Amino acid sequence: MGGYTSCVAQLSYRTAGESHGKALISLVEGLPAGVEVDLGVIDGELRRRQGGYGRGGRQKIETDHVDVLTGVRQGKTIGSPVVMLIPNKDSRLEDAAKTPPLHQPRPGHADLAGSVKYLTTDCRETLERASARETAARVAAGGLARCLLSAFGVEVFGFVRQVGEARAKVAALDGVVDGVDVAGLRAARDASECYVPDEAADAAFREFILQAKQAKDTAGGIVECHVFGLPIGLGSCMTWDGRLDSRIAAAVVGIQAFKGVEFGLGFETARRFGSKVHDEIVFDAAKKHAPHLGYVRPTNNAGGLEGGMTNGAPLVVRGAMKPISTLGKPLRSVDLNTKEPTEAGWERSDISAISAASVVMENVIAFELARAMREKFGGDSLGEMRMQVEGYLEAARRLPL
Ligand code: EPS
Repeated sequence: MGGYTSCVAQLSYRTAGESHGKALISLVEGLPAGVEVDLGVIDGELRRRQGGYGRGGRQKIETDHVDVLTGVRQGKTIGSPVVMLIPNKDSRLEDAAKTPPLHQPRPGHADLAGSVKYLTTDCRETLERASARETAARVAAGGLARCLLSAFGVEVFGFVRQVGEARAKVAALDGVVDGVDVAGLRAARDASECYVPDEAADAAFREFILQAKQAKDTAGGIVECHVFGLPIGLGSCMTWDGRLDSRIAAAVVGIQAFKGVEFGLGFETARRFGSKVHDEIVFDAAKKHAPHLGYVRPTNNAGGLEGGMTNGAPLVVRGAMKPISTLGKPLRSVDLNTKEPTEAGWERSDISAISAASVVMENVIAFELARAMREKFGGDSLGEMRMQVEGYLEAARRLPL
């Protein structure tokens, strides 16, 4: 007999494409039928990904937008795989003169390990795919996932928390607050060059990135994402790979140049006594229609996840991005053909892509949350999924059954 256990695809995505190939492609499977695909949201995220202080020349060439090839009819999903294409204007991979071989691997990039792995001395063979240009396709997939999340009132908000020693202060996100003004936060963030809703931090971030530029150096930073409106119980404590924190961590450190991830209080929890870490539970019947169903937490050190499941508090995730590895003043390297000492290669690049990274992190997290929603609530259509969500919440509010 056949090996099918289910004919319903899990929500998943793949990307294809090289930095200077014809296009990037994002293939998303497993969305229910009936989701309104707001191209304004997806293209808006792509535009934000192209921006930010310290970006390189490539972004002046491209105008990223998706061309939806399959899976959508008259603005709504029909349950079939969705293919989105993002054209590359700077497409030149087939032109040998415009993409010469590169034999001087950049410390920190995929160049050395990738060249040895694929048994070549031309770093371009791997750098074209390793390039962070691919994140445009991930943002497109995340943007589509957001169209599903917004049907359930889930809001995702990402920003740049730290660059150098400067750390943003965002009072609206301190402590635990029901009813954050996400639109207000977005407006403040989008008015800044470094994607941070704190003017003083924006100036300090710019100063640090400018210093890096003047020194022909690069800068990384820390990005943070808050998600509001998630129902309790997404993810699973039953399997290690069903734990939502494990999936989100994988999605975040899977972004080019990301080296670390934290939830809520993060690494600081390891330094404290338990009583100063765990979030107490109180019940407020008047709030049973909030995502936490009335189980109020005076603190949110857990960052919205306990036992690998959402607990009704906002999700709080931070990701650490290392500095871009293409340096204007190159580090020492070795010529892969001669094995002689040389300087690392230089390609057009960014001084800092931390603002773009905040957009990428926001969208890969959105995708993992949409996947967890699909797993818990299933349904072939959005209407069926909605009934499942409402039935579950209703039962949870009535406990004990
Ligand atoms: C990027 C496009 C790339 C780089 C950058 C990210 O364009 P190009 O190589 O044509 O200048 O600017 O890629 C990297 C930093 C990297 O290390 O590969 C983009 O669209 O985000």
